[in-house]
Amino acid sequence: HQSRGQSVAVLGAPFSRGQKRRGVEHGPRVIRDAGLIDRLSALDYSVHDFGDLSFHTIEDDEPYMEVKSPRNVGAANQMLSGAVSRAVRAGYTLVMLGGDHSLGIGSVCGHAQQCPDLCVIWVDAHADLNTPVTSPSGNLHGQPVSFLLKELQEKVPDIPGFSWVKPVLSARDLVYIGLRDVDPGEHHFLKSLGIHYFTMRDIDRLGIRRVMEATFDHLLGRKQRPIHLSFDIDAFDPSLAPATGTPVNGGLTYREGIYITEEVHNTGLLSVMDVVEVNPALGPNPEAVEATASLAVDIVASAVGQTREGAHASIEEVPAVK
Ligand code: EXY
Ligand code: MN
Ligand code: MN
Ligand code: MN
Repeated sequence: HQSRGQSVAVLGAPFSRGQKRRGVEHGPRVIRDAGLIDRLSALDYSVHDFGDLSFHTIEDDEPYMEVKSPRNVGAANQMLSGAVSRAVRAGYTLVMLGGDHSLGIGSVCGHAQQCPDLCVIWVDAHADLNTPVTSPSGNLHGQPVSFLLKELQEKVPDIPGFSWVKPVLSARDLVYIGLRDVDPGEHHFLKSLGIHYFTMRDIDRLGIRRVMEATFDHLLGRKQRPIHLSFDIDAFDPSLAPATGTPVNGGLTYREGIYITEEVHNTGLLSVMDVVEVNPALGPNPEAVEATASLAVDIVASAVGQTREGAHASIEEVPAVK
């Protein structure tokens, strides 16, 4: 079977101003070069490639308090939000290729325009939950979730470029998986808002199977609803995904990552998936970049239905012995 929507679409968002390291804007290119479209086509999907958005640079973009490039991040996300909304409205299951994780703002907002009852699974080493006030770095890729959560809005100041952003998520609509680098302000919000999260320690204790069961029990236990899977490649261990800007030791194994995406596929509810923070300018050598991009392709293929047990759907009959 296929997940919600009969066809898959891919949209690139070559954007890097949510953090300091240039190069992550080439994520969409290297993920496509690693064979994404062919892999999805091989799954018997009709695959539509929307190509890449083209973001124009706003030259005058002074930091607001400590927050860097607010107008560029705001405008890029506004454009992304519209594109995601149109793709979902057209019936596609959408794969958004970043770019840095500040793009989660536009992706989730655009998705929510069409699917107000969506839920979010945020797979990441980081919680990306700082507000412009708690952020230790001023980088907006560490803050997207703060703009999305209704419960946090009185803690989030108005920053230039963000007036269009509506908080579309309640704390109970979100589950984190893979956390292992959480700032004090973020930890405070995780606890005070009662957000469900599974750190790498929780995965060590429970195993990925029970983590996924608890995730779906929490998000889907009352009713079925569209899933937004926001997958930061830095959730994986840096030995598997070295080409990324903020690697943290002790991450997901290959099999844990694939199990997450397989289970999301099996719900039949995947609606939008983000794959972010693949940065081909980083990593020790070209092979490391290829490995990271190829891992990104593997999780997308798995999320839309590639299985480890194989599939027989497209074979009419097994060839006879001559
Ligand atoms: N928590 C740190 C910050 O807010 O600056 C690091 C954030 C890294 C975010 C990466 C994309 O997930
Ligand atoms: Mn299937
Ligand atoms: Mn992230
Ligand atoms: Mn991260």
